[in-house]
Amino acid sequence: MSGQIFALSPRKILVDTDPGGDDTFALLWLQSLVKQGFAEWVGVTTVAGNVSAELTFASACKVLALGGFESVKVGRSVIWEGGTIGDASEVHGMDGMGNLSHVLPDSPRQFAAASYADEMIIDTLESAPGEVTVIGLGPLTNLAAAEQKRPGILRLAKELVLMAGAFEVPGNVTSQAEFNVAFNPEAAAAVLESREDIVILPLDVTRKLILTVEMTEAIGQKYPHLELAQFIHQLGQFMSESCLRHRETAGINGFLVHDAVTVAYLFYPETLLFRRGWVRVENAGNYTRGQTILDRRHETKCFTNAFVAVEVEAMNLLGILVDDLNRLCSQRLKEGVRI
Ligand SMILES: [Ca+2]
Repeated sequence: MSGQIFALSPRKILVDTDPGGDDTFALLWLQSLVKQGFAEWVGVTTVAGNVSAELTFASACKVLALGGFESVKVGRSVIWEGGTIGDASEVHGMDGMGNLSHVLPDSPRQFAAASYADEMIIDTLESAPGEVTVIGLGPLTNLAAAEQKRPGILRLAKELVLMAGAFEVPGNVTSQAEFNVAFNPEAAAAVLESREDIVILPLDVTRKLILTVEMTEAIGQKYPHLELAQFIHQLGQFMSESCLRHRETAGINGFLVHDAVTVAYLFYPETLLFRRGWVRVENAGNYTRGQTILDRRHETKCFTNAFVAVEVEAMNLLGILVDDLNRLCSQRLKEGVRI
């Protein structure tokens, strides 16, 4: 009997992202899965977060070009100036990509000419209702703006998968709050009200995902004449030094690939376990603004809005990520790309 029970069509993906070192690894992992036939890009929308709107747009364009995806549509962040916390350039570099953007070719795409993300999200989901999986890797500003402009639009996504929040572990911006939620708590709250089945990958699991310098260095050594592989190696080094400086990896020389866990959920779901519940965002507290809260009391609940990841098989997930990055590099060599 064949192991192939039925043929699956590639999963259509729209990514909302604020690259970001860990965003970059999520985008590269997806590129590998697209080339393997498991995923299909329908677009990338960028959002101000780790760095400015202009820089997240530029970084996304460059990362897509690394894998040969220059034709994927890229949207720019909606304009929003309500933030009270700063960006994360001290972690991800001034350009959001380990101060390495100068080593990559400039993209011909123009920020000023790009579509706004909320319009792109609305158009994408309306044109293919129930077909497109939306992955949120940054603050939820764009997704909330789309929902506000066109109430109910996020329900048209096949799935909504977010790297967001911290429940049983400390935050990474304040003692309680995770960056993507803390950056724009009102947007996070609005998005969490949009559906009953939002998939949330919080710091509780992403803190266990330390991609080590040895892992990224090995990719660089395996493909010494491939720009993509050298970039992976150099970005891994930068991010690892940054994570060590911020004491995020228990002294291990590696970095936390937070955003990449969304890709694992979609394509390697056996690596994760989830708890069903109702997640809300604290947006009033003096010391807890941006905290995510899951009610774990045993009282009857008629409403829940999320599946929250609580456990991850970290070494399995990291091993698969490295394998898929190697496959992407190998494929780029077959496509004739060299430095
Ligand atoms: Ca991110």
